[in-house]
Formats: sequence, structure tokens, C-alpha cells
Amino acid sequence: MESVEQKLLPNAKEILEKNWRDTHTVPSPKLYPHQWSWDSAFISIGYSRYNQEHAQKELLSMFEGQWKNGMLPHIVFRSKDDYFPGPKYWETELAEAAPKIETSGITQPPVHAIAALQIYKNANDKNMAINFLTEIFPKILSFHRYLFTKRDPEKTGLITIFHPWESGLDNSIRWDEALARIKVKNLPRYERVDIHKVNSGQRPSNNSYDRYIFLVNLMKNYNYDDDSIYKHIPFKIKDIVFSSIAYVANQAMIEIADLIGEHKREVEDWLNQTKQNYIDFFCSKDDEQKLVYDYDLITKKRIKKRTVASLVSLYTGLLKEDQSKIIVDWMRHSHFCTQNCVHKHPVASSIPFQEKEFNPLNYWRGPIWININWMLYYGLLRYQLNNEANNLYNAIIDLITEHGFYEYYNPLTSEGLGTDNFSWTAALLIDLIFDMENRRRSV
Ligand code: 9WN
Repeated sequence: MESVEQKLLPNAKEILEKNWRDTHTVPSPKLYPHQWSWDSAFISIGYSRYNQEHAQKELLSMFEGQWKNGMLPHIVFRSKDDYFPGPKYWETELAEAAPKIETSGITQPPVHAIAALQIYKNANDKNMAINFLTEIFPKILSFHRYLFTKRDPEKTGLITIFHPWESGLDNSIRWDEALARIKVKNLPRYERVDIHKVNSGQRPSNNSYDRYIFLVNLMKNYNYDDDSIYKHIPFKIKDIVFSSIAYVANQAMIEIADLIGEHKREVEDWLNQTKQNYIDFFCSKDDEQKLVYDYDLITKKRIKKRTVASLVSLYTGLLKEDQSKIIVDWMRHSHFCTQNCVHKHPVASSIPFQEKEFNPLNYWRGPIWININWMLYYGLLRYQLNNEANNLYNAIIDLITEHGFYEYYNPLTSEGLGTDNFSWTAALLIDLIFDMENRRRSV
């Protein structure tokens, strides 16, 4: 009899095929018709399981947008299709470092080294994979060098973001206070496109958008010069999810350097910096729950908002075992639906059900996201919490089988939200299915 996985796999591949555009994949043709940075890396992880060529092309094409200072922009504009803010709005030609190709002027979490290593590990053609790693390694290294210098002049090994879009978890409640402090002045009129494509109740508010756009204009005023931005921007936060991913990505860089005989001193230094500071910076000793929180460089305080970002710390393996247990317990009672749930095994919501801001429909303010749960799955495995990881796996399979490949899901009803045919949901499901199959085989 055909397993659920065997039924799901062709559907997932079909979505990636539909969203493939010769060299790259759009996150969703309707809402996001260009190439996004961390999406591209997640998507190539999915391809790496069955189409090495697409996986390599996807990642290499993302780096066509790389700036001369190493920054990898969060969007490479690939078509004339409508998205706001589009290339004309970003005006990246103001920046000395910008490439010829049209891009945005901010970055996103560095999942790329993790993807590159997966491409090698899953490759049928190892020679081709080694050539690919040799080509991409210096590009990723220069991106990391940008992050660990321009976005970490304090040398903490933790990365500073200048804009909520850089976090990838755009309207997370973690950013509310920092955004509320921003006094929006002289903002030129602009027109949102997103709310004409999906239900506006599932998207960030106009108030948030005013601040997103205001910050973009500020960066333009500084010609995207990082040193000036660092001095003056009112949104400056050491982000846990970004820094956690950067740490795992540096671990992947060490493995890649070994495979292709490259130097790794610089990467080792970054890894040591992160190891030394991660807990001290992010973990508040006076907090009973011992959760980890982002650090606001402007108020010099931790942002004590309980969200799934704290859980992502599991992905690094940097937590001591007792702390990891606390975090997993907290995931169970706060992020997993426990009352009137539609599923036996729940998938983690983006903020706890008990929080006053919890909104099951709105973007990063309650809904379930597959990329975050994918990191939690691998985080649980790092701590040998195999049963928990298996439950999460089963829950993700159920969710997608019953509700389809959505951008995000209502954690109370499991209904799909945002845009449909969403690429990273398909790609990461493919990765999980292959990972589970390998784990089952190795028992
Ligand atoms: C802004 C593409 C991107 C993801 C982000 C997600 C959403 C964009 C938007 O879509 O952000 O970058 O227009 O809302 O929050 O994580 O990379 O899928």
C-alpha cells in the first residue's frame, strides 16, 4: 500500500516544478514573484534530495545578487511582476557596493552554508558537488564576513538586524516595542500590493508597514552605508534566530572547508565568539523559565517576549541539557495546541496560545510556519529527543496532507493561510521525508 509520504512527495515536487524559473524558484508566484534569500536556501535543501542540478543552480543564482561588500540581499528581483517595495523603491544604485542586478538593500538569515553542505551530502555526483562547493564557498564566506564584521562590530558572534524583514519573522511581537519607538515623519505616500493578493487580516498592519518603509527610506538616506546605519538607525537588534542560524551555518562552513581543503581559522573564530556570548547575551538569569531573548542594542535590554524564536535556540545545540529540557517543556505547554485540538500531535505555533497578542490568523503573530518547525525537528534530534522529533514529523505530515502546501497555518484549526503553493513548505517537507526514511532505515 502506498504510504502517506509516497502520496505527498509528487505533490511537493510538482509545486517546486511550477515555481521553478530556469535558474531559481519563486516562493509563490502570486505573492512573491522574485527570488528571496532564505527561501532560496530552504528550497535548495529540498531539491538536494532529488535534483542536484536544480539545488546547485538555485543557490548559485541567489549569489548573483551578492553585493561587493559581501552582503547577500533578501530579494533578487527577477521579473516585472508586482511586489512592493520593488527595485525602483529600493534605489540600491545609491550604494557603492550594490551589484548591477536589481536587488533589495537588506539581508536575511544565512541558511546558505547549511544548504550547500546538504547538497554535497545528498549528491549522487560527488565530483560535481565538490566543484559546486569550491565555487560557492568563497561567496558564502564573504557573506559571513560581512555579517560578523559590519553586523557585529562588537565581536560578540551575534548578528544585528536593522529591519524586521531581515529577521524573516517580519511582524513578530518581538519587534513591537522597538517599532513603536520609531516616530514616522515625512513618509512619502506608498501603496501596498500584498493586501490585494491575500486577506489583509493575515498580513502585517499598515502601522507596521509605515515603519518598515520608513526604515527603508532611512537606509537610503545613508546610501546603504553600514557604518552610518549602525550609528543612526533606531532599530538595532541582536536577533536569536538569525544568530542561531549563523552559528549552525558556520559549523557547516567548517565541514565544507575540510571537504575542499580551504582555511577555516576565520570561521573558527566566529564560532568561538558565538559560543562564548550566546547564553550570556540572550539568556536572562532572573527569568524562571530560562528562555532566550533577543537583545535590543538601543535600550540595552533583552526583549522579553515569549515566542518560538526562543525555541529555535535548540537548533544550535548551544544549550546545556537542563536548559534544553526547560525549553522543550515550554514548547509543549505553550506552543502546542492542548485544548480542543484537531490533531493528536501538534506543530509549534509562532507565539504561545496564552499570550495576549496571540492571533491564530496573522502571519508571525500566532500561525504555524514549516521552516521554523523544520529547525525545531533538527534541534530535537540534536538533543536525542527522538520521540519528540518523530511526533513533530508526524504532525507536519498530517497538517500538509489534510490542508495542503500553505505559507502558514492556523494553529487552532490547522487551516492554511497566506499564499498557497508555497515553495519552502514543499521543499522542507521533502527534506523531512527523506531524513525520516534514512533514520528508519538506520535503526
Ligand atoms: C518580506 C518570502 C518572504 C519570506 C519571509 C516572510 C515574507 C516578505 C513579505 O515572505 O516576507 O521579505 O513581503 O512579507 O516573512 O520570511 O522570506 O517568502
